[in-house]
Amino acid sequence: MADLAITRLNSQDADFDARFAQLVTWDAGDMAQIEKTVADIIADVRAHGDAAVADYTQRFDKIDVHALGLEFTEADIDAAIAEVPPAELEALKEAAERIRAYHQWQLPQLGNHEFRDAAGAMLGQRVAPLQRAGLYVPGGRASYPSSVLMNAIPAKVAGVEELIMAVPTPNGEVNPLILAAARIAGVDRAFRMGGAQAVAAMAYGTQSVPGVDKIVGPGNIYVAMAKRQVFGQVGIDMIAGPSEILVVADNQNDPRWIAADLLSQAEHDPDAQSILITDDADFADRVEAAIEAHLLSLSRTEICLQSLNERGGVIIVPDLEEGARIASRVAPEHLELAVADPRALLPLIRNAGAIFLGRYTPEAVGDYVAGPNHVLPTNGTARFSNPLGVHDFITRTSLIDCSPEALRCIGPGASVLAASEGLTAHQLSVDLRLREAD
Ligand code: HSO
Ligand code: ZN
Repeated sequence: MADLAITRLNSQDADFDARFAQLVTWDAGDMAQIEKTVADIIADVRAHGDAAVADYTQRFDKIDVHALGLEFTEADIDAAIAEVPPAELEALKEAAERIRAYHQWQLPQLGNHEFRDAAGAMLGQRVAPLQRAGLYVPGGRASYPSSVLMNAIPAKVAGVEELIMAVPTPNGEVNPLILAAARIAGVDRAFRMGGAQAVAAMAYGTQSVPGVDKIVGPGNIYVAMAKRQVFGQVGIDMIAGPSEILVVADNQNDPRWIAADLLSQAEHDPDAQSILITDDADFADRVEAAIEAHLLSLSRTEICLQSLNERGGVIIVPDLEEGARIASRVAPEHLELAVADPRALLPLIRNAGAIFLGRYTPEAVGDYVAGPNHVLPTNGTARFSNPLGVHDFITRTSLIDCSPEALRCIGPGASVLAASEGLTAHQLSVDLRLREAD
């Protein structure tokens, strides 16, 4: 096991700003080659549909979808669920219930909302679910059944008519919990496909895969690039970067608890980022010692070490208020306020994906069972974007309804502005009606 060596900064040091910027900057690297590969795959799927999807699936996942079927049957899903240990199935159902309840609470009133304004015009908006959405589920290390729940449940709560799922099955294998989660969450159809070809199939549709209106869900660099490239044809949720946690902690915490919280993000990915901010350097030493002790017994020691040594950080601050301000500058995906009075710090934090308040709210509870979504803005994007939720599966359509009287009231202004922009057909379309109303 390599030694633990976490970068340590002090917010009072003269070079703090520069070192802080270095700590929190994430660079995804040169994407030129990936961009080209993905563009070729998308073009191929657009041109050849199912045949192209089958070819790539044969090449990358080593499965013959002609023999196995591109789509999972109900019987395939039943068989997978039968393999899942009952306790895990039960836990998935309980998590689903809590996630569903939270997202139901979040759901705005669907339907038409209108008011009559002073001019007599009826104005408003219609709020309606998307017709079809596609959920990408990765294979391999980041294939999480909990993420199936987090992506699928808000879509179904919003009322999406058809939710389809794509999951790669390398060598024909899939984690049965993924299919169980899909069934519990209400996924309507599931396909054995992955990578850029799956994103392209959902974006453009093939003979077997219906084209969707929006694609959500995490994926590797090829999937992320494919989502970028199909954006415009369909909506996408976000392009997620590596996971992050930032813990603001006072010295009254059990260092072993805080150490475990930092490790819980580090174990996701060698590129994940875990940062501790505290007002007590000795407490930080104790947390680091606890990390070393935990590492001996964890399942992903190497990933944790790589993540902590390359991207981890400890920041010593003069007081917790300063800690909260720095946390807000980071705009972390997950922010824990492990302090006596977390609500006192809350007003100092403008930016964060999710905030976990107090000593008894570890991030892991939010990853699985609390109810709010665990798909959160990363890499500072919490400054302008949101956790995944029912709003991602809803469109708003403006409604405008003028009576002759209302048009007489507001039409002349439109006519003047149209003329001023040199758009005489616009002006005419208003003026004709105003004349008729005279
Ligand atoms: N912490 C991850 C979500 C997750 N954790 C799934 C465990 N399973 C999102 O940043
Ligand atoms: Zn997690």
